[in-house]
Amino acid sequence: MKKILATLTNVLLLGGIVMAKEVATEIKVRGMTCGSCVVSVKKALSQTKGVKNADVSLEKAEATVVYDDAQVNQQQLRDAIKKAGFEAELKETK
Ligand SMILES: [Cu+2]
Repeated sequence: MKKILATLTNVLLLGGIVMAKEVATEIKVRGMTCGSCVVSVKKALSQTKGVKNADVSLEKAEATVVYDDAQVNQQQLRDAIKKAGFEAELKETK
């Protein structure tokens, strides 16, 4: 089941002309051991088309990603993390 934490609109940024739908999701990331791992994951996510913002926490071992769901999906986000050399899975906190 898709976990959607928040749905945002771009009203402020785009003056309401383009209503891109942005969603935020948390992805569990395994294998990070230091600050440069965090940078690698953050970079991999940030370079993925459709990603607006990526915050990666070493302590929590997770990434919080804000993305445009018309351009990219959670599977692609996980693939980007895996390509960077880490394990990624959707966080299930239900
Ligand atoms: Cu590292």
